[in-house]
Amino acid sequence: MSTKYDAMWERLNLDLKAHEGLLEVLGKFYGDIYLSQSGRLKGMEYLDFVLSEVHGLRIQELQEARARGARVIGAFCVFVPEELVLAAGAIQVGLCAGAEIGKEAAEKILPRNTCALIKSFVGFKLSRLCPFIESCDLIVGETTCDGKKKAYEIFADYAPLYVMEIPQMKNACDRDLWKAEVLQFRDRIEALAGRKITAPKLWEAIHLVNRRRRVLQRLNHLRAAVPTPISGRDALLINQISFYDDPARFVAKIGELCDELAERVNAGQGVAGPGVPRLLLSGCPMAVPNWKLPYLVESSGAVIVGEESCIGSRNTRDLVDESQETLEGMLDAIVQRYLAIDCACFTPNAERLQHIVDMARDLKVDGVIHYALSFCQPYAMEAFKVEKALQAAGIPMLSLETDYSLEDVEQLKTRVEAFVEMLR
Ligand code: BJ8
Repeated sequence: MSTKYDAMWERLNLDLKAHEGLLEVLGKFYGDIYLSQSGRLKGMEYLDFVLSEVHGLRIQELQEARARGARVIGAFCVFVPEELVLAAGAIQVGLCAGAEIGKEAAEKILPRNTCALIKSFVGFKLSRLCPFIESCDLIVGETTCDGKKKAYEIFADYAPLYVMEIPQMKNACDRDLWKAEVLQFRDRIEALAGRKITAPKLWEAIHLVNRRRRVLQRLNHLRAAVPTPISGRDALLINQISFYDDPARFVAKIGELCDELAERVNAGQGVAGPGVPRLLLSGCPMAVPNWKLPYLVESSGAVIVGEESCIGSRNTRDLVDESQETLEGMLDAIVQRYLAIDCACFTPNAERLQHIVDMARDLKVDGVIHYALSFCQPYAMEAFKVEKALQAAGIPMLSLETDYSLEDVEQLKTRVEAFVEMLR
């Protein structure tokens, strides 16, 4: 079936036939997991629209911006400072990597025992299925886990890549290293965009990205109500879309959705009754369209009220300090804000354990599901410490390892149902 975007996708060198198949599967999956929910917020119509146009309208906007001379930067990690990209007049998009499509192609150049997220972005590129990747003038990788670090060496043969070094600890020397990386990244972005990052432009960018964090913080605050006014699936989708929608438009639309949520909270309306266990998901990021576990959890009689992940609170918790006025001061504020990220790639990483316990208490959850992608050592290893910290706080935890395939759905469902039953 031809669409109004075929010519654009062809120019981007997508494999049109395979891409049509991908959109078909995605549409069906979305219908089953999202549109089948009852009593959704009116504000979710915007998210439904954005998702239905995920490879259409937003890509067209990126192409139009590129035609006006703007550059598009892709990133796979929340360590890439978007403020610098925006201040240079460029656009940053989070590259999703949440689908299994392209896995066979990826396994030809990567070991099979690589996490699904890495296989996904390599697979998307090799199979010519992602118009976001193909719209990027530069893709920014980072030295977080070993899998990503080494995969980028291979990926660099296929896409324009720049890699930022992320320290593994948080001592003074690590901060110096990180600052040097941020400055080097600034230089690279300025060279690519052909313009200098000035203090007023950086000030604007810091405020814009903070506004997006604040609206997502407001969403998190509202969904903490008992009963929770929004499903975990819908809240996850909002977080996922925040990575590639136009930031100013997103802030306005999610602000409206939060107003609607506030009305529900004031009226005591919720999506789950009093006996429904409230859960926190914690662990690896869930990129679009990785909705497998949230769907399983919420169709097993529980409701998700928070995500301790990079597509969740880890990305929205901390703001960049807005009190700085000089370029130097603002750059330092960016260095500091990003180094506070508590990714499992850091050692030691005690602040993450504390954050999980705090979130579990604040959100009044009955239990936590720790989620690690298969072959993800940082999160799978850290799960043991998370469990210990939660045990000490008297909060039950279920530890799961899975990937993007549907092969283990029945097995996962049995474990999730047993956990939910135990919490009742
Ligand atoms: S800051 S969580 S977005 S690195 S799942 S690829 S860790 S083997 S995604 Fe992440 Fe940045 Fe950290 Fe956040 Fe490796 Fe694990 Fe795969 Fe992972």
